[in-house]
Amino acid sequence: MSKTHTLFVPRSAAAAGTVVELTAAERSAVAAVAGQLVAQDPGGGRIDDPCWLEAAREVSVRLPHRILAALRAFRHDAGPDGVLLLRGLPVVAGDPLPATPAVKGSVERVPTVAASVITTAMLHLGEVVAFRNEKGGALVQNVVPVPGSETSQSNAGSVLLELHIENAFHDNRPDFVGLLCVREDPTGDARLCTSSVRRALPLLSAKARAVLGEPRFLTEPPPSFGVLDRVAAAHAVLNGDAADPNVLVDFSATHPLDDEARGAMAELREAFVETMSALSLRVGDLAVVDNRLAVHGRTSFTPSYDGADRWLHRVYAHLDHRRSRVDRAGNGAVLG
Ligand SMILES: O=C(O)CCC(=O)C(=O)O
Ligand SMILES: [Fe+2]
Repeated sequence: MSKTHTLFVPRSAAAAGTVVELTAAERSAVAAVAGQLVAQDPGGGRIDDPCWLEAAREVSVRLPHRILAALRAFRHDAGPDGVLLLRGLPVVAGDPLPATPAVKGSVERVPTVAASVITTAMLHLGEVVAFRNEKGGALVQNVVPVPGSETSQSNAGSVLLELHIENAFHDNRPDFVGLLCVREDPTGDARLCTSSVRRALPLLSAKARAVLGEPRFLTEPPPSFGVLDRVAAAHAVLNGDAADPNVLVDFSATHPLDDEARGAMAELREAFVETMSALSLRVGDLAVVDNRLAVHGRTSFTPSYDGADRWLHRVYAHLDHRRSRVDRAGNGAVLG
């Protein structure tokens, strides 16, 4: 495997893609929607109860119009960067934020303002889903550094997290990944990196484009999934329209099957790094990545495990629930 893991040198520290900064009135309106869901407590204190998701769907239509419009437009076409950034969302309702969790597999099971905000927003990009083999199938997951996992190529690590499509190995990988910042990295070093294939494609040689379009790559499941019972099939890294393809690669889990494929993958990574944006997420930032067009990763940082470390919530969305029905027992939200 080509473990590159060289430092990212981001082209831009600015936010990539479309940015929507909430006004104070919009922020209050979002807080009211989330507050209503928290107060109703339809899942009896559990986000993963289907009643909670049903109620979240219902209240989600009352989000401010500008947010709904931005999400709907992004769902139609994620633009040249494949990223949407909503800024200034509420994450707490006056109470102090608890300490950042520092345990493996940390998830958010209890409905909170932040969990309600990310879920109601993501529900406008499709159906919210999770994977049974990943973090216990929780719909709202915590992205936090975990002691002992520093060098892991998962979101529990703190070394550079290589650019990847989320769950690239999985047939029913998410179409969209939402990352909501609930606590900023106090060191300021951790930055969410994103690169879009629409930006990278023009930098690739004709040869690399051709090779990346052929089934000359294998992708293994990430460490967060543990052992999986499906056999990986060779796949192309660029799929669909040659002029506007989807991308399927994880630079720490995708193996080129021959030397040409290795060279083409290296060229693609270079093009991604060349066109990359890297953003220090602020509290209340929801970054949504189109998982067909854009890869994401994270710069390295130094956690202190004192309860004040960086803390994100993560939620996945699928455009088509029927497509994954065979993998979802009881027509629920968790893919088995
Ligand atoms: O920590 C980040 O900014 C990104 C982590 C990540 O790739 C993920 O949680 O899917
Ligand atoms: Fe990721």
